[in-house]
Amino acid sequence: MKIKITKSLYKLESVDIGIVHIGLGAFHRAHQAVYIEKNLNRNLGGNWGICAVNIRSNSKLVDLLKMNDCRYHVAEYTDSQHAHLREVNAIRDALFAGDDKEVLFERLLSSNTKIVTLTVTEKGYYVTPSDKKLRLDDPSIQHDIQSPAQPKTAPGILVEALFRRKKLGIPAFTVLSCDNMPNNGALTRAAVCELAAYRSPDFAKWIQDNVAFPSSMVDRIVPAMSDESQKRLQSELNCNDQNAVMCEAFGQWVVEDNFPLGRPDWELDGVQMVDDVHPFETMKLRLLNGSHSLLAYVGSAAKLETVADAVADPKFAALIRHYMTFEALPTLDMPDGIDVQHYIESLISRFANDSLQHKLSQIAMDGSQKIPQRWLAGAAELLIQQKERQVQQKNLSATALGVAAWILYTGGKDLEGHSHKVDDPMSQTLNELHTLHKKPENLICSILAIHDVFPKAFSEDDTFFQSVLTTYLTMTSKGVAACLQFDHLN
Ligand code: CS2
Repeated sequence: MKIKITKSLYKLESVDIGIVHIGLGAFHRAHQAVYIEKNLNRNLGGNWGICAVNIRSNSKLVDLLKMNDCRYHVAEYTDSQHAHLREVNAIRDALFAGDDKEVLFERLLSSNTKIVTLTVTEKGYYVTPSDKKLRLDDPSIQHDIQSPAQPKTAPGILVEALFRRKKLGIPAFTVLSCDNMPNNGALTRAAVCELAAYRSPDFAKWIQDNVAFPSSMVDRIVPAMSDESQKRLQSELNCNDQNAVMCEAFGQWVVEDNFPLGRPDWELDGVQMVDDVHPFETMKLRLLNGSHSLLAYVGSAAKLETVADAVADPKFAALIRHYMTFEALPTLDMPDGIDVQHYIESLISRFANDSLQHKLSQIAMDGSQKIPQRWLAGAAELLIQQKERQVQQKNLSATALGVAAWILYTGGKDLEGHSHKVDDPMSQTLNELHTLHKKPENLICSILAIHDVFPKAFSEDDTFFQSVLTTYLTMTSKGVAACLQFDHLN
């Protein structure tokens, strides 16, 4: 095993906190914090240290990090023979702000806080996946409307912090979403403004006019840590750090350059600062994340465990090549100079990195929040185009297989009747539909009619419905292998 080791070069006293991050999980530690670590190393300190916060769960991680002065390690695996172990001190403070959020507000009101970054996952924005409107039926959002000074949700916290900053005459911080959603900046702005309007329409207008919400595309495969991966870090890298995270060597961050109060000189640390993130986000969401979700549901139905196990099977590799080439790529409009074919090839080799043990069950979580932007938005565009041009529908067979496998998965049982937990904010609705509709055609029809997930084009398209139904029936009667007839060259 070849191991490269990088240590922090700066003194901790030479770092001030300029960023508050909400959503302290493995992804933040392995992605954004590493870019900040590179920045602090290059500048030998500076004003862009991070205060990382959890608002709902995982107070334990906060305690563990604090016991070690927030120092931890990131193990970046190129493959099973090459790893880079990095010491990270970029997180200079960690907070758990559960019921009492005043310590968090202290940070958010500091004039040193210039940027607030978020990785709260898709469901943490409380918007309906299909139309991105605030989920007013959610009790936490209702709470934040009734008691805005004691918010529970991330949008509610941003509204209250901006309200207090405005009142105190402190310029608004910039809000940078780092979650896997298209137009994540505009989406965050819309959720925050919609919530703020309950306080006062003028205040919502003030946010609209005064707060920057740049979009960003984030990319790095970071499996959830397990006891097994901890043990591997100990034995392979001699790393005895209970806060360590493991990830792939690849990393990408494309950020819209709109930071009125300033920002780290990220372009010198490999961050791509651009005017328009949208094409990059769409490409990554539909190709990488879309393939991930496809492997997650179809692979789980085939009883596979990890992404690498799945792509090692030529039939699964052909499935995602087919999906990317014929069902996702035609929906992309990329600027000149981006070689999408090369990107597709690089994804296949990233997925094959078996040192990561990236579990399909991790990706399968929250499908109702993920598949709209990963598969359905692009597929709906194709369905509409095909209808308008009256051309025969083709090339949605991989998406139809994905949808059939997702529907199977949301029933909470695999093909042999073994149960699994369906971790999804819509699990109750989905479960009710599974209980109510015993006939596959009724079940599929009712699920395709959930407009919070499926754009209208789906419930109006009989060909797509038939394709999902046929695949579902084949899968349940003959098994997954019978559905994997993809030759990506056709
Ligand atoms: C994955 C992502 O869990 C998931 O849904 O598709 O976390 C994926 O690994 C990252 O977006 C890669 O950048």
